Amino acid sequence: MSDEYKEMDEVPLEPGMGEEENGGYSKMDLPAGLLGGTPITQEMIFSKANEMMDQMLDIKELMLCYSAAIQEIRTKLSILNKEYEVRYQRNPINNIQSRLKSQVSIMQKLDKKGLLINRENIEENIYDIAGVRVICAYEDDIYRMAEALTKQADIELVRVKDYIKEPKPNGYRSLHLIVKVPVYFEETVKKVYAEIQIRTIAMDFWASLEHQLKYKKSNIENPEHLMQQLKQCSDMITLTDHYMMKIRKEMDGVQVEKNDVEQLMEKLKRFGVQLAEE
Ligand code: 0O2
Repeated sequence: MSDEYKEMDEVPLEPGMGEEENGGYSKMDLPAGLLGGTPITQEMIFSKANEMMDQMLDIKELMLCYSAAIQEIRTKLSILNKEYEVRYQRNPINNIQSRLKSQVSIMQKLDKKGLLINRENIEENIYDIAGVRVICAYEDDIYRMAEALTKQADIELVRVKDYIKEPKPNGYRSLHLIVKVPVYFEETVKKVYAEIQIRTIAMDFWASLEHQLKYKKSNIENPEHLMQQLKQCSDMITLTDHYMMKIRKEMDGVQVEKNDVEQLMEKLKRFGVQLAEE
């Protein structure tokens, strides 16, 4: 099951709702009487309905934490990107996407880990309910942004998986960070897990095609052939990413002589003033 990443500021609280008739609650929650021969009283139905509503409200509240965590991370990254723009006249981040894991995916993941579906297990064992994907221009920007973000005092770095230094055998490359972010409410502060995937435009292009192949694989006659081609593409993309970075670094090192007027014009531009000839 895959949840789609989107380039939006608002994160819907219930991405999985509507996908399943019972809002993500499994049959295990039904009282034995509904399945066995014991007669079901109205009291039992109301009591169970109340219990289920409590659980659903609890999950909705939990989702609010993750949605807030996404917004906080997005804001932090946008500020870093803006800072770069003002200081160096370039944006290390091309775009930011995010998604809240659907309730179906959460349950599937708990099931895969052999864990019961309850709030505690969700909070302690699923690290990617809040997912942020950062698409950078160059490979060195990935590490620069990761460092700038994780050295912030309120961000706790939990785990790093560097699939750039050690790509997956299929050719997948990306830097994955698991962090803990504090979310401030009226009376409490809650620290929640979030997964941040950082990759270049080229790595993202590759990952989206490979992702499609994963879902179509069973209907393709010879998927191994396509997988092999994708692996070759990954190698070519790695080379291209490295060349592009090298060229940019060389260009960064070139000092352009500017007279007083040109220097002033550049500062005005950095200040955000639109110049007439532009
Ligand atoms: P979705 O819908 O994309 O979120 P863990 O969270 O630690 O239990 P895992 O598998 O160890 O699970 O995490 P890992 O290796 O950090 O990868 C998790 C996510 O990275 C995946 O999320 C994908 O988004 C992405 N990813 C990892 N490997 C590949 C790959 O080979 N190809 C592509 N296209 N993406 C990959 P999910 O859970 O699959 O779903």
